[in-house]
Amino acid sequence: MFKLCGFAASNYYNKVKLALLEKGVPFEEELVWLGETDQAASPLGKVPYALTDDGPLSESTILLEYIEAKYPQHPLLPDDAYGTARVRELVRYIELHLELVARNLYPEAFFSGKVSDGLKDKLRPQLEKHIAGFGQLAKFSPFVAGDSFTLADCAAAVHLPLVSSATKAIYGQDLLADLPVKDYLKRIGERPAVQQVNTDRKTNTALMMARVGNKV
Ligand SMILES: N[C@@H](CCC(=O)N[C@@H](CS)C(=O)NCC(=O)O)C(=O)O
Repeated sequence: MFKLCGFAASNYYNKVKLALLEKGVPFEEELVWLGETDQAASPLGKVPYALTDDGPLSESTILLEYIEAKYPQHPLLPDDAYGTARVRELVRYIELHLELVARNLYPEAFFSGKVSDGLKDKLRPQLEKHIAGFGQLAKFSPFVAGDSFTLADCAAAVHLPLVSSATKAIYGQDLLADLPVKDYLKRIGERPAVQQVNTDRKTNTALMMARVGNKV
């Protein structure tokens, strides 16, 4: 049995959960907060991680790749090398060039922290450049990589909303607004798996905020 460990307020966790749901892979969830992670399974103390019949595994994209290889049903990668590489390219852009850069804004955008004006000014042109690059690759026709739902959609569905809301909160402008992201998110938000992930995310976010005594 595949056990996904972490908490549903985490977009990295939700990316993996979405793939499991879309593929119809049976899995269990174990609620693990930061600070409570299994050191052997997640040496850096990050979530998500998984406990599988083969052993423990960390890093969300590696989990996606493992799930795809282990459970071939409802494939989330094309069946040709180039198509697969293009999907992985999109996943990389979303995680590395969008999420990881925008993430520096989250302390002020979503929590009660502060991000220096210097850092905000430094990140904005980076984000603009990376978003334009992503926009060049993404198809949104109707899915991120083209005509079928892939791992790139698992990444986009969870990472893009945060990039939008963080940039809106910090710069007063959603830096993804020039791309058809809003319509895309609305469209894939109609999928049952995405709805379940979003419902569980809201419930868990309320729980998390109550735990840390913070407000969303
Ligand atoms: N590269 C990791 C990132 C996961 C990650 O940063 N998760 C956050 C929760 S959303 C976390 O564990 N943060 C705690 C930390 O980085 O120490 C992945 O893709 O799984």
